[in-house]
Amino acid sequence: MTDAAPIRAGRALPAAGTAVRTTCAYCGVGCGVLATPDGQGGLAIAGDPDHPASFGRLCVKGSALGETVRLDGRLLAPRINGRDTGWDAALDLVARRFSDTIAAHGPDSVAFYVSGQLLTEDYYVANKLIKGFIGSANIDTNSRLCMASSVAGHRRAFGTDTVPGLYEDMEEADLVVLVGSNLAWCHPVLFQRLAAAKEARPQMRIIVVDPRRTATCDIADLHLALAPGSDAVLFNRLLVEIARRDALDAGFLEHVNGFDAAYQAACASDPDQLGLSEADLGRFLNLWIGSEKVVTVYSQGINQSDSGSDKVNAILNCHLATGRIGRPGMGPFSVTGQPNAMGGREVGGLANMLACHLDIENPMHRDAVQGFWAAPTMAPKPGLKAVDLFRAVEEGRIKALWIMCTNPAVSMPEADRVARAIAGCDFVVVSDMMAETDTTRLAHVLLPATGWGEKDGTVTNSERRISRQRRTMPPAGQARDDWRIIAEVGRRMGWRDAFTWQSAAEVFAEHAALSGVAGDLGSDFDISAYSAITETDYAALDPFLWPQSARKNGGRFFADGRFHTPDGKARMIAVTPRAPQSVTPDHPFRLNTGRVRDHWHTMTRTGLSPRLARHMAEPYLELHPADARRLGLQPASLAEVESPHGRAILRVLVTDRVAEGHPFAPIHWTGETAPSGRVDVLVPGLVDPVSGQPASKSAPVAVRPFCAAWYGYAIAAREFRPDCDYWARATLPDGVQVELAGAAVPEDWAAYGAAMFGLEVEPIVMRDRKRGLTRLAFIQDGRLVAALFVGPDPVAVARAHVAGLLGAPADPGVLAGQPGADRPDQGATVCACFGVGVNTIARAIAEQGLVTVEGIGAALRAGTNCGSCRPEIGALIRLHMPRCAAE
Ligand SMILES: Nc1nc2c(c(=O)[nH]1)N[C@H]1C(S)=C(S)[C@@H](COP(=O)(O)OP(=O)(O)OC[C@H]3O[C@@H](n4cnc5c(=O)[nH]c(N)nc54)[C@H](O)[C@@H]3O)O[C@H]1N2
Ligand SMILES: Nc1nc2c(c(=O)[nH]1)N[C@H]1C(S)=C(S)[C@@H](COP(=O)(O)OP(=O)(O)OC[C@H]3O[C@@H](n4cnc5c(=O)[nH]c(N)nc54)[C@H](O)[C@@H]3O)O[C@H]1N2
Ligand code: SF4
Ligand SMILES: [Mo]
Repeated sequence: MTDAAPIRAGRALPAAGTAVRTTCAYCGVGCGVLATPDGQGGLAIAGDPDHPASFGRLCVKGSALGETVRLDGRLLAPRINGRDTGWDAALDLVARRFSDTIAAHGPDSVAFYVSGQLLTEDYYVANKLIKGFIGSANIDTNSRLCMASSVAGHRRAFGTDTVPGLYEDMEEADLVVLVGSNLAWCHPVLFQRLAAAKEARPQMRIIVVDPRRTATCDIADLHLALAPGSDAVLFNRLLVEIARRDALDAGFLEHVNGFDAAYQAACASDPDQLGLSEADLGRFLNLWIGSEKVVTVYSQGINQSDSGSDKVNAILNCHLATGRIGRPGMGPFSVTGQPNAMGGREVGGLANMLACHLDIENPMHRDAVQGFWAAPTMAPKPGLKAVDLFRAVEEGRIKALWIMCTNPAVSMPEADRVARAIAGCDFVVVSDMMAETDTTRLAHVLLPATGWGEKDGTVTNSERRISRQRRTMPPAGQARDDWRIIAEVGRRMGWRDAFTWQSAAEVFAEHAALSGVAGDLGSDFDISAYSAITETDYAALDPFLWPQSARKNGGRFFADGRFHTPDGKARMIAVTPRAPQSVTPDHPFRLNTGRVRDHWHTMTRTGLSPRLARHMAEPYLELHPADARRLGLQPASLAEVESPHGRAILRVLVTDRVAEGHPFAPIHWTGETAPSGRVDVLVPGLVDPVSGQPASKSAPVAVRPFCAAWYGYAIAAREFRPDCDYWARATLPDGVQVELAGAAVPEDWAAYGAAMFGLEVEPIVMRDRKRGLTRLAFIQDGRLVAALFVGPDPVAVARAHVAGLLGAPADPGVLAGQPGADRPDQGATVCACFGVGVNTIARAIAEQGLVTVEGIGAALRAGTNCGSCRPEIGALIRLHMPRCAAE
C-alpha cells in the first residue's frame, strides 16, 4: 500500500497501490475496509480507521477478503442449459419466458427469490420490476429466514420496521443482554467493541441467554442456559417482575397501548419451563430491572422460531414498559445478519412490504408508489413468503423463477424438497458469482453477476448506517452488476422508459426521491436529502445514518414516545409462550443449528480461503457427553442424524457446551463441500404464523452411530470429487484436503486412491496390517501430489503437517503422518490469521507460564491481528493454566 490518502473511487478503476474505501462483504456490522489493488488482480485488505461502525477493526473473514476475489470457480459467461452463450441470447430468453408465462398464467405465476447480500440498488430494481411492472409481489428474500420475525415484531410494536438504537448504545450501557446471539463469532467487530467497553468500564455487566455455551460467553458475567425455545417465558417473567417492583415508566406508558393484556398474559406463563435456577433467574431480573441503561441484543436464537415474532415482542414489551428505548445506552437491538439485510427491508424486498417502509396493503401507499414509478400496475396484495413460495414452485403454480444471490437448495428448511421443487420448475434463472453451487446446478439459465470488489452500490448495517461498497477491480469475465441485469430484462419485457439508469448513483437517487414521497406519507425511512445526488457526490459518499431529510437527521428513534401507528402510540403485545415442536420417541433429539467463526453461509466465497478453512474444516455435531455415551458415539467418530425430512452424516464433537438432548450443527456445508453434511435437509418447513420465518433452531431428529468400515484423510494438489458415504473438502494453500469415510472397504486401496485422485501413477504404499492402516503417497516429478491415509478408526494424522508437505519434494517420511520429534504437531488452528494451533498455545501456557491473551499474543502473535480468536485463547488459558497460576 502507498502512503497516498485513501480514495472514494469514482467510476474509473483505482490505480494499483491506491487504497479504496469500501464496506465488508459479510456481516451486518458493516465494517469499513480499505482495499488496495496490487496490480496483479489481487487486493490488499486493511480496516478503515475512519469508518464509524468499526474504526479500523476487521474480523478474520473481513481480513481474508483478498483471498476470496480470485477467479477460481467464478461463473464467467451466461449459460443456457449448461452451455456458454452471449448476454443477448440469455437476456432475451429470460424476458421472453417471463413475458410468455405471465401472458398465459398471470403475474402470480412468476417469482423472484432474492437476498440480503444484494446491494440496495440491485434490490430496488428487482422490487420495482416485479411489484410495479410485472404486477406481482412474489418477491421474497433469504431475509425471510433471518430477519422476518424482527420485522414483524417491530411493525406490531412500533408501526414500522425500525431499529431504535445505535452501536454506541452497547458501549454506553450498564447492562447488555445478548439473547440467541453468538456475537463473538457472528458480529465479531461489534463483539470487540463491546469487550473493549467492558474492559474500560469493568462495572458494566453482560448476560448471554443461549441454551448453548458459546464463545460469546467468554465476556459474560452470567450465562443463562435456558431451555430451548423458552425466551418468551423469560421476558414475560421479567415484565411481571418489572411491574411488581414498580419499575414501570408511567409517563412513557402514556404513549403505549396494550399494557394490561400483555401483563395478564405474562402473569399466566410458567417460569418453571425455563429450566433455570432461582439464583440465576434472580440475578438476571435484578440486573435488568436495576440497570436503567440496558440494551437487549437479539438474533437468530429469537427470530428463527415458529413463535419468533412473539419472542421479539416479549422483549420489546419490557423496553416499552420501562421507557428504555431510543435514549443513549438503552433499547432493544435486533442485529442484522447479512451486509444488506437492512437495506433490503428499506427498499421493500420482502413479499409483504412495499418500498421505503410503505405498506403494500394500504391503497394510498400503493397509489403513491405506482404514481412515482409511472407503473402500469401495482401488486394488489402481499406475495408468497419463502417457504410458501417454494411450495408453490413444487406444486407448479410458479412456472418461472429467478433466484439471485442466494443458495436455497442448501439454506432453506427441507432443503432436499426445495431442491426437487426447483429442479421440477418449468423455467429457472439463477444469478450468481459462482459457477457450481447446489442451486446453480438446477438452473436453465445462469447469469454471471459481479461480486464484492467489482460492483458499486450501498448497504445498510444493523444500526441503519448506509455505506458505499466501491468497485476496485474489473468484472470477472462477462459478469454484470445485478441491477443492470434486472434492468435489461425489464427493458426487454417492454418497459423501456422505466429501467434506463446508467449508473448505480442514478438508481440510488431514484430510491432517495421515492423515500421523500414515503416521508410525506409518514414513513420514517426518508433519505430524500440525497434525491438529487450527483455522480461525484455518490462517489465520495461517506457512511451516514438514516433518516436524512428536511424532517430529521440520523440519530435514535422513539425516545419522544411518537410511533408510526394510527394513533401514534406503541403497542405492547400479549404473548402466550409456545413451546417449540415436540420431539418424539422416533426423533428424540432437538437439533440446534447456526454458524462457525470463519465461514460464511454456503461457503461459496469463504471456502476459497485456506486461512478461513483452517479453523473448522468439517461439518460436525456438538453432542453432550451423556448423549454420546448412551449412543456409543466416540469423539471424532461419525453420527448419522435423521429427521422425517432427510438424513445427514456429521463428525461427532463431544462437549458439555450443549445440553443433553440438544445437539448443535453448523449450517455451512453443501453438495460441493460435504454432500452428507447439509443440515437443512433435516429442518422442517415449519414457520412463524405472523412472520413466515422458519424454525431453523429446533428440528426433532434421531442420532445414531454411522457404521463406518473405514475412515480416511486425503490431500491432493488438484481438486477431486470422492465417491463414498461421507466426505468433506477444505481448501489448502496448495490444494485440497478431504476427510472421508465409507460403510464398505474397497478391495484395493491403491486402485481406489488412483481413481479418486484421477492419477495414473503407482502410489507408494505402506501397510500396518496389525492396526489395519493403509497409507498411500502419489509422487510425480519428485513431488508429492496426493496422499491417502485410511484405517478402521478416525485416522490419527497430523493434518497441518501432512498438508504442508503437498507439492514439496517427496519425503518418504510423509507416510508417517506425523512431524519428526524436532517439529511438534501444532494441532487444530485457533488463530487463522497467523496459523497458530491449539497445541502450540497449550504448550506456551504450560511451559512459558503465559496466562493472559496479551501474553500469548506477544509470544506467538496469536490473536493480535483481527482478534476473532481471542475468546478461544481465553478458554485455552483457563483449561491449561498451570495450577499455581490458577490459584
Ligand atoms: N462467521 C459468520 N458470521 C455471520 C454469518 C455466518 O455465516 N458466519 N452469517 C450472518 C447472518 S446472515 C446472520 S443472520 C447472523 C446470525 O448470527 P447469530 O444469530 O448470532 O448466529 P447463530 O449461530 O445462527 O445463532 C445464535 C445462537 O442462537 C442460539 N439459540 C438456539 N436456540 C435458541 C433459543 O431457543 N433461545 C436462545 N436464546 N438462543 C438460541 C444458538 O445456540 C446460537 O448460539 O450471523 C451473521 N454473521
Ligand atoms: N438450519 C439453518 N438454516 C439457515 C440458517 C440457520 O441458522 N439455520 N440461517 C438462515 C439465514 S439467517 C440466512 S441469511 C441464510 C443464508 O443462506 P444463503 O443466502 O443461501 O447463503 P449464501 O451462501 O450467503 O448464498 C449467497 C449466494 O450468492 C452468491 N453471491 C455472492 N455475491 C453475489 C452478488 O453480488 N450477486 C449475485 N447474484 N450472487 C452473489 C454466492 O456465491 C452464493 O451462492 O441461511 C438461512 N438458513
Ligand atoms: S465483523 Fe467481520 S464479517 Fe462483519 S462486517 Fe466486520 S469485518 Fe466483515
Ligand atoms: Mo441471516
